[in-house]
Amino acid sequence: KILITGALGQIGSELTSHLRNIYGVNNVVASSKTRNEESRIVEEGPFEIVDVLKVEDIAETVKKYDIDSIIHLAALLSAVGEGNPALAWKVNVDGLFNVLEVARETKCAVFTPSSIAAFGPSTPPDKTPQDTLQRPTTMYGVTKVSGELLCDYYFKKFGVDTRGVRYPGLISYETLPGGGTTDYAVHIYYDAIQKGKFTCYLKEGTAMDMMYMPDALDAIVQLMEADPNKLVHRNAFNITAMSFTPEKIFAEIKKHLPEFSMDYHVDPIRQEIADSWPNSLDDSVAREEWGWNPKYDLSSMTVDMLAKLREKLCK
Ligand code: VAH
Repeated sequence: KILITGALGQIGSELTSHLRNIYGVNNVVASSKTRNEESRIVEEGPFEIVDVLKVEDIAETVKKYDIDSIIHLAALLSAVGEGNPALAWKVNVDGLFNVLEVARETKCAVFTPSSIAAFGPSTPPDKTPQDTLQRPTTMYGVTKVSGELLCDYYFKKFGVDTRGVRYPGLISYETLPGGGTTDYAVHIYYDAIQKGKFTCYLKEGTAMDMMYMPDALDAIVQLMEADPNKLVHRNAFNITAMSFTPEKIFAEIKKHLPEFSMDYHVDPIRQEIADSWPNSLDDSVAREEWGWNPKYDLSSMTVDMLAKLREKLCK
């Protein structure tokens, strides 16, 4: 049975439904710090209040449902983390530590994502290698590198089956991201449909890795089901599906909405964060060790995003 923390967030809300479709509703327990009554995640299947800062919440839920895999998604993202670095450290690192401690005692497997944010300005920025220098300059990045090292340690020292990927920016139409730096790539689609114009908070030429949510969800299932004997790496696999700049995604959307316009109003905080991250990742190790192979590129993602958002926003 699977426990998902942070199940009402951008990844969690879609992952919960995805896993319930694959493994059965009652085999996937969603959890979040607070209950959101009208969320279909809460209505459709098992849901528990779990604050990852309370290790007893995690332990009781794992025991109550006889959990054998924890997908740990509860975290603060980069921009919101820069606004409250102390809380970002507590939730992202102490929260993960609590999950790993429960996993050690109950023999649960653990999946938790890292991010391109685990790299910094001194990391080779183009086709960033799987194993390279990691000196991130954001608290979010510090918590992500710490998390990678903590998960490797729990695997080596205690045999906890920890696995994870370094996600790029994730684009989806179900649930908005909560305070990241790549969020512009989600909001641009919403504004294209609702306003016909978009103001971008990153400057022209800011290239970052991105991925459509369906590929992000497949990555979790593929990695968690991978043959452990084939895994040379464990946590923090580089994975990506595309890399683009604001002007490139704008041009792709404009192909479908010729009236669409964009201007720039740069947010220095998120610009500095974005500038410290790679332009593109090398994800060949994930392809070799567990068959990573994304389906969506910028063109096919844009077709699907616009169609799904029209349905969602214009009904
Ligand atoms: C953020 N979407 O912007 C997250 C992610 C790679 C970016 O970690 O903080």
